[in-house]
Amino acid sequence: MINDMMMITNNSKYASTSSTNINNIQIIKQLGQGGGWGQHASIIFIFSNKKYSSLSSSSSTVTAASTSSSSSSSSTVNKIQVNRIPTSQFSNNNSKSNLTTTPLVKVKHPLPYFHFLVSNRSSSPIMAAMNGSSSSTTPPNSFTTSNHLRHVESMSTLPSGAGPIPKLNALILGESLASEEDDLVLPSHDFSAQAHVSSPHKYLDMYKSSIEDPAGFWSGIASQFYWKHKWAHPVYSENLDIRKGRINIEWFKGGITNICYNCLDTIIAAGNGEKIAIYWEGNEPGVDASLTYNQLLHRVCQLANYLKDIGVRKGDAVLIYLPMLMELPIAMLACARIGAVHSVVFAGFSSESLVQRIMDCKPKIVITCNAVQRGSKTIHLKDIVDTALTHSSLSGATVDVCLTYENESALKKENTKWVEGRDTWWQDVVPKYPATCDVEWVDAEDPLFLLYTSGSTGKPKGVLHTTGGYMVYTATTFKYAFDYKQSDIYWCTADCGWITGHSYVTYGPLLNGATVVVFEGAPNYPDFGRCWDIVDKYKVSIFYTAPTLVRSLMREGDEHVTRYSRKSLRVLGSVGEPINPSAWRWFFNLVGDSRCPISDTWWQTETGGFMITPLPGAWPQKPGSATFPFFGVQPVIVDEKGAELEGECSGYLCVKGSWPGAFRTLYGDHERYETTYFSAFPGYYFSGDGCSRDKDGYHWLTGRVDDVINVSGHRIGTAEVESALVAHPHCAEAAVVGVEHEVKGQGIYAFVTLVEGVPYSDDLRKSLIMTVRKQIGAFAAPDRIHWAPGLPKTRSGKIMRRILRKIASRQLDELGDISTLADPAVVDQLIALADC
Ligand code: 6R9
Repeated sequence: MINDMMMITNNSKYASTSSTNINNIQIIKQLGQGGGWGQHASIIFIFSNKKYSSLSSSSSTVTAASTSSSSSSSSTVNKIQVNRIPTSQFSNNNSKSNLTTTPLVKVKHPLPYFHFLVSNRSSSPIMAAMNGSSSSTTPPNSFTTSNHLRHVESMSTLPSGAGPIPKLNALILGESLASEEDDLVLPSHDFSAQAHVSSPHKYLDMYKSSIEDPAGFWSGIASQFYWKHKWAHPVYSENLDIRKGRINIEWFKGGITNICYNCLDTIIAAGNGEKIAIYWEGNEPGVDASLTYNQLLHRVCQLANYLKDIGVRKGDAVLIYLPMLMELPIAMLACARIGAVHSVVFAGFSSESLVQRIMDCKPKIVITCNAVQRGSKTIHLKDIVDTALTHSSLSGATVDVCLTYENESALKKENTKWVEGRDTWWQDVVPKYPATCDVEWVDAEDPLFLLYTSGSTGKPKGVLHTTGGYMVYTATTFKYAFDYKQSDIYWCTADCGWITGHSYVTYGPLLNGATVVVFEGAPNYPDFGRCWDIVDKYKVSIFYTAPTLVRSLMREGDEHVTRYSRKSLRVLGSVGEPINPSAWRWFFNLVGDSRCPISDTWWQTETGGFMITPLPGAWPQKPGSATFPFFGVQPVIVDEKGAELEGECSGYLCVKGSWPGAFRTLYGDHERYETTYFSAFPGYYFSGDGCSRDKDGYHWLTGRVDDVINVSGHRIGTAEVESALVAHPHCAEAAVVGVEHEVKGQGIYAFVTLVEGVPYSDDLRKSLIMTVRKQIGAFAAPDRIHWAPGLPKTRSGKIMRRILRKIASRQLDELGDISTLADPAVVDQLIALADC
């Protein structure tokens, strides 16, 4: 428990509380427009102590701060309001927070211009002076600013430019967030003291070296992994500029390694063979299992031997269509062990989607299970695979083997449909194979996996990741963004069918020797407390999830959370879409008892790992901001002409230069790779996301700027849904847009033009929705069908989605200029049909 006292300084005049045993100091610096440590500066100190009752009489000589901070004696003090607010006023009533009886001091700041600096407590000149030693740390404003560093340096060196921040609530981990206004959450002393990166300065040191010497920085980290042969020189080579020729990214080329070996064998060799690698929690509470690293290796080797035996070789594709059973990471690792390329398809995709993916990557084998229980529903996965294999075979891609795991609790063997000669029960064959399997040593640039993701066309893109860079990058991002320690129990709620499950259920954590919880069930089964039940059961300390889940649990009331302890939690994480500040606060205040920092990680299937993310011991956090770039990542925000924007701005988020975890191509379509990602803004990787940067350098992701919708963190191309809809015999044309959705983030809103003469009906609506479920999967079902006798098109026939978005969100007074439409009358027709 942390209590806080605050001291406001007028440079040389320090009002000190009399008996302060300072064990934690946060320095927030306010500046006038001029910036720097000079004019108009005043400083706020927040001292955190264990307990008021434990305060000793060792008064701190805070005057030391005045010399270290070199504050100008002519500084003027701006009006600072100090309110002593009882914690109960801003803590959630249902919260188990142990702060409720403790008065806190809150800082509200009415200055029109505000910048801040949070000093590294242990290494700040102030702390050094207070400890009677001179600091060896470079003062924050002595960093030299070079072009690519200025936006992260702005945080620590105080940014230029200014804008109004009406109010700021600065608080330290351990306090509840109060309002919907500007909040700044500072890591507590205890948290920072134990963190891998304990201060902005330490981050900056590491960040600078990662940008100035990427080869040196990453090869230093890569050396900690097992390489059969070290990589050649150069450490990396890249061309991200389409004007200079083929786009190309390579890291550690010539290095020979194996990611499965690094996930399992090296962990075991280090003496951790008996550590739990996976805790598996089934759909039904009480149905569970676990595997130590030794046992996991054993299982992986048996499957790897089976795969080799049926003829799977290095470079062959293996399609995996499994729910969150332990067999899913086992299958991924077995492929990696023998150099096969896995392509995991989320087990919520329909048979049509599966066909599309089979046709594209032509796997030697499909690995699935007979069925899965989701909540109280049984889903017959094998039936879906059967249909897909029949169709793909008719289209010329025959898969010879379908290895099927009997998921007994969902469906018995005898009730499973079977194709003799093609289908094999996993349990009948795999356990018979030896429990050791030699590793296939592969080049760092050999492919590791394919993962299909949605783009702006109907055809999904096969994102291809290679081995070495991905390995180094996922392991490193996992370690730093979650401040991972060997004693942590880690749970990521993502499914391995998405990139998050690849990088942060399987590879990143296992490469660190972590204990991972794998959950097969649904977060609302048997009730909305299931997540916290699991957290308590396994003593989960790092919990990583998606805003959509946070919002859906938030709606069900606090009681589902507060009846569990959650004391083991230490770090929370968010991914998949921007987390709205109110969901952030609920997650922080209630789930994490205001004790746990939230790593809001921005990244993509394409990036392989985190790109912009808090480092929880280093950065003060702003609810809803993904904060600053990870090591080696140079985000830039560009305008529509591709010009880099400076300082506070909004625009298109691009990345300059490569990073080890970057995808290398789109499978079988390098041209699409180049045009989709590297042509819009030559010289950069274009993410497809919009982003703002505030004057403190914090990044705020604002969502997709292309024709991709983000539903519950799942990327869905509008074109995919449109082509599914037009597959319906009564649909002549369809146009799909995203609309705000309370729980899912975005919902799917479809404008449908029917074939001439077909009447509107609710049954037809249902049947159109069914078509999409069947074509893509249930998660892509439109939330709304809007009948459209015509669509707003330009004279050249291009649908003006801008207008559709406004109609869908009922912003009818913001339709803008409609005079360029071929037939402006359609707009009135659409408005008239809005609520039909
Ligand atoms: C990891 C993952 C990528 C898209 C991405 C962006 C959105 C992901 C986010 C976020 C804001 C975050 N996104 N994380 N937006 N804040 N922390 O989700 O990969 O399925 O490829 O989706 O998701 O729009 O472009 P993927």
